[in-house]
Amino acid sequence: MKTEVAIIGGGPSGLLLSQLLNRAGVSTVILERASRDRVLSRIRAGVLEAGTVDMLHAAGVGARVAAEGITHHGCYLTDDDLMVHINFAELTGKTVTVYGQTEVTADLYAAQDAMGARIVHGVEDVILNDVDSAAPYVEYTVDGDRRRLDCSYIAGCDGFHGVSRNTIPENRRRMFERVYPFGWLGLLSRTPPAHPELIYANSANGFALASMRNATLSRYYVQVPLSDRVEDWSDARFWDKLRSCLPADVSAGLTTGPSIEKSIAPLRSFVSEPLRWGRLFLVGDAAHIVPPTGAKGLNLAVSDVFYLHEALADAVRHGRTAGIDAYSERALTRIWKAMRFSWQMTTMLHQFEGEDGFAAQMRKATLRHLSQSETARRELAENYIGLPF
Ligand code: FAS
Ligand code: PHB
Repeated sequence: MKTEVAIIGGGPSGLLLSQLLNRAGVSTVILERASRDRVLSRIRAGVLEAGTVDMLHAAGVGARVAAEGITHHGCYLTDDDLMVHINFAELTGKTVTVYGQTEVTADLYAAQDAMGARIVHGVEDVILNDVDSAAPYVEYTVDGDRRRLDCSYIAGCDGFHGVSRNTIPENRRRMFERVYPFGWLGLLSRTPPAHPELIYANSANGFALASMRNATLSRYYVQVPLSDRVEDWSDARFWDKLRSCLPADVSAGLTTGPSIEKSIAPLRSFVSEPLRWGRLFLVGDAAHIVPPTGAKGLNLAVSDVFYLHEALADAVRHGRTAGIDAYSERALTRIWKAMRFSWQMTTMLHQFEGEDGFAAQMRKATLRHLSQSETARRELAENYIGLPF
């Protein structure tokens, strides 16, 4: 099989890149390890930056997010019962949209199917070959057959555990990492949200996040030790923990119900540089991971796609390589700013095992400063709604 751009991974990065390239007349093939049902069963991000919504419209998949996405004009950061409102609209003139990553992925699959895109599910043993030559190719196995895909370029959109990043020789990669000593236990329930806007709660009992998918579907997270397993957490234990972290007024109005999904996500900050090796380009979680505290993971993947899709179309259609030559440095500039914000939100809102009283006082002082300084709230809001692409 031949194509102009081989895309490893059929998550949001791979699908959005394929959709934009196909619309620009560039042929692609997506090789995805999991089944489509498996990909669409994942519960991940919930908040879309304005730039991400714009990109979905540019890709021709903006109709449902426009109809069903919920515009949020702000969010709350709390410290026990102190509630600090970050009014994005007032402070920046911008808003964010609450619309699940699962829906974004479903919309992209539907659009790709409508375009007759070539997506191969259930691939195994993917190997990227000759990526630093003018004729790279991908080998993979599907239904027991070993196959070869010849291409002009390869986009590694295969997430943190994919093969693309490790195709770049280790001695040519610079990796930066912070692994946090806790995870997020997430629960999805068919209950009305605890509050109309998101609440990021710092408390004596740890961190919690009250989020949502729509008016009847709520998404909650509580901080848990890395040693915990989902089986250790009954729904009742989860709700008790959540109540103990949220402000008393919010907890009093909390509607609980049976979990329809429960999972633990580890938290890490990670960047692998450069994002390019010959004709291989890394995109999204294949290149970087942020703790979800800043709602940046999916949105960063989208800005990578914004930078890469035009560059690849230029290279394939017109032989112009300035865009692909600049991709890594251009994307990394925005990646590092989002990395900093996500790290700052995580350290500001979570208890670290074994920390002394000083650290807790620093968190309290930061939240009190936010409650008293419009400048501090504006700085946070600018990062949360998404820095310019
Ligand atoms: P993805 O990991 O989504 O997709 C990569 C795809 O590549 C997968 O479908 C995988 O099956 C496939 N793949 C892997 N190896 C392969 C191989 N060898 N061959 C072929 N295919 C291969 N972000 C937020 O903003 N907020 C959140 O709350 C949030 N929660 C998260 C919870 C979890 C458990 C995880 C893992 C991530 C979370 N994220 C969150 C971040 C998440 O949304 C990512 O940023 C987003 O999925 C990035 O999309 P992709 O880059 O497409 O990577
Ligand atoms: C979610 O709704 O899943 C969500 C929202 C905001 C975050 C992280 C996760 O920062």
